[in-house]
Amino acid sequence: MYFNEEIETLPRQALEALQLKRLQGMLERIYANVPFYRETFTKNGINPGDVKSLDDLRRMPFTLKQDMRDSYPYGLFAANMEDIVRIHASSGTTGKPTVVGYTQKDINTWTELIARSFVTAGAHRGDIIHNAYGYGLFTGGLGAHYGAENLGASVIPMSGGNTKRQILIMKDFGSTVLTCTPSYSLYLAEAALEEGVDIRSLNLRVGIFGAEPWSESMRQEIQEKLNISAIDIYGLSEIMGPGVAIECQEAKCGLHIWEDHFIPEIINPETGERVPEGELGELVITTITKEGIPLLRYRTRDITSITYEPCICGRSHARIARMSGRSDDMLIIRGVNVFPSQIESILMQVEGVEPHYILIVDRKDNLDSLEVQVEVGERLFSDEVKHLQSLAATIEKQIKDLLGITCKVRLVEPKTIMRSEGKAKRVIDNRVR
Ligand code: DLL
Repeated sequence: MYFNEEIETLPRQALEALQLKRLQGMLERIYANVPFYRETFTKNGINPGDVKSLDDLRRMPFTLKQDMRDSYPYGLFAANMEDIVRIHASSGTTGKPTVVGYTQKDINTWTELIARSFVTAGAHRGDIIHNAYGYGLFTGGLGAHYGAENLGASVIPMSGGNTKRQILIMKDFGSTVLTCTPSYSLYLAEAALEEGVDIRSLNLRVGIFGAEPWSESMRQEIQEKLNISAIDIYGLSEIMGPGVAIECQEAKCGLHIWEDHFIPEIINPETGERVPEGELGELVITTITKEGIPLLRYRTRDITSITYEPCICGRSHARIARMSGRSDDMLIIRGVNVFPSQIESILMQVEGVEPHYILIVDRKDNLDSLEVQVEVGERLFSDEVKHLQSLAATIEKQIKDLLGITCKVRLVEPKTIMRSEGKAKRVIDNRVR
């Protein structure tokens, strides 16, 4: 099922012709309306008219998160404030938030793309969408909300938090679709158990999860615990919010990125050059229809790969792989690069280990150390100490064998690792940078 069949299945050639036309218009707009881009173009001797083919995009300059920070709050806006109808911001871990503005047309695009995404995930008119993404400056809550309404579903605007109440509402209101971070879905499952509610037997059918990295093994765990089909949704505030890309329910193999509004590129983060199709690199996105804050070759820092292979669902839009992590989340432990999601994958395959973990990185006497704290189930925890020790040793060995890093695994009591209602915190890095 499609939300907008014509555009979702548009043949590649027509899609690329549309992209080029929109890209050229976008370049003219940012040159005319955003001093930052006019200066950058002039400095690099570039004219907006230089882009004659999609391939020419590779010669255009990048936009960095720092450029947005430097023009805080509204410096990169391309529309007059009178035309901005919504403002969101991403919290960011350091410094000032990144601010984005939407015109009414931008909001309309967003609601279309969320509706499209949700249908792609298997939701439809008549669904009861339990939206537990946070409402507020974060784009998750309101983004999903208006898109779900546009789809014709009934939205329950839960926001995050008040977990017990979420369970009650989910049960009594008959929610069929759950939208929240993957980590929060597991927290909900745990809370349901405590409330004596069998979450597996509720009406829930589909979960649309994103806003943080999660592994394939975590998907299996969620599907099993909640008895639903779990779908990965990707997005970022700078580009729009949720709904930039989503998996289709048919294949669940890569996330279709909506190419009629965004042009994706995968680059080598060191050299800035494009990498071949299928290779991992940093995702760079150019928005081609946005009015509020159009961005040229925005460096997302997210690590993925792309494929243009046709998909069994019939959609022609390219697919990006599940995010491996962010280049700035990548841990370098004694010179070995490792993403938290790789450790997660290993942990999730161990019998008796719960999907709640945290990685603690430290440096003593100039030597990096990694401690993996992971919860084990009640039964295992009350088991003999020697069993726990041997389980920890087994996990340590697997991490060593698969990732090449030596770490210390600490199995901790159930419910000792902090639960999150939004994006989970997976790493504490105590090293002085
Ligand atoms: O997290 C938007 C969103 C809301 C996406 C709800 C999906 C669902 P930001 O707060 O700006 O926006 O954070 C964006 O989160 O650059 C990624 O690093 C990460 N991220 C988002 N979706 C995924 C995903 C929202 N499916 C940043 N897998 C992005 C992995 C994700 N990482």
